[in-house]
Amino acid sequence: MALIVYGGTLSPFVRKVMVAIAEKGVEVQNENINPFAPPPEFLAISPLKRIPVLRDTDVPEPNTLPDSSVICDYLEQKFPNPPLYPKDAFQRARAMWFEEYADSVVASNIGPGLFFERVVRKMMQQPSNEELCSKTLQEKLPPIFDYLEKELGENAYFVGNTFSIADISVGTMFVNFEHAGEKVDAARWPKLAAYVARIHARPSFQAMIAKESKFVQRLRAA
Ligand SMILES: N[C@@H](CCC(=O)N[C@@H](CS)C(=O)NCC(=O)O)C(=O)O
Repeated sequence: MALIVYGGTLSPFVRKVMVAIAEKGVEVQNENINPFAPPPEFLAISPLKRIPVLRDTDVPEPNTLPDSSVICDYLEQKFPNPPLYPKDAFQRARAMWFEEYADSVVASNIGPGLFFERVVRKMMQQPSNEELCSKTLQEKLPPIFDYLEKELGENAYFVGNTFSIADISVGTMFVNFEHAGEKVDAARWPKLAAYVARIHARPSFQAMIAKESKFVQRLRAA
């Protein structure tokens, strides 16, 4: 097995990498790692103690790379087809902007303010802070959703009307939003709601969502 991805796919960043690999049609092995209680050998390959890390066993050691954006860029160089980054220099940079926006602003609101409270706390058998969730839903996320709705316009995808790393990066964050029991309000953000459904319907996303949803549903029912 040439590619190993360390980290569970409930992490939006691990899922981002797994979706990119699925889109490329490449085989991969996924190994679960709890970043909050990592085994010592994981610390040696993840200086920031974060998931994901990729190992490419085709490459002589050191053969690991941390960080989803670094990993996706590497995958693009190693497996250029189908491309996940636009060829045009400006469009490529714009796709990377949406990747950055998703990885920073979207992640830092949906993650700690919603997914952590509703899913991770449940895993830790702790109650969720619904006051924080309401603040996230009512104050933090609306301006982000307004921006995404405006940037989408009439397009099916964020950049160049072609599926790209921008869509993987935004799409993965909305999987965590839905795992937290939420849906984009189609009355307020019709383009974004339709977009999320369209991106999540791709086989690359469906494979992850189907597997994770079973776990999340069992967790909620417990
Ligand atoms: N910029 C990193 C972010 C990765 C990240 O924050 N991963 C989280 C899980 S979703 C993590 O490992 N957190 C553990 C920690 O921060 O200690 C990437 O794109 O891979």
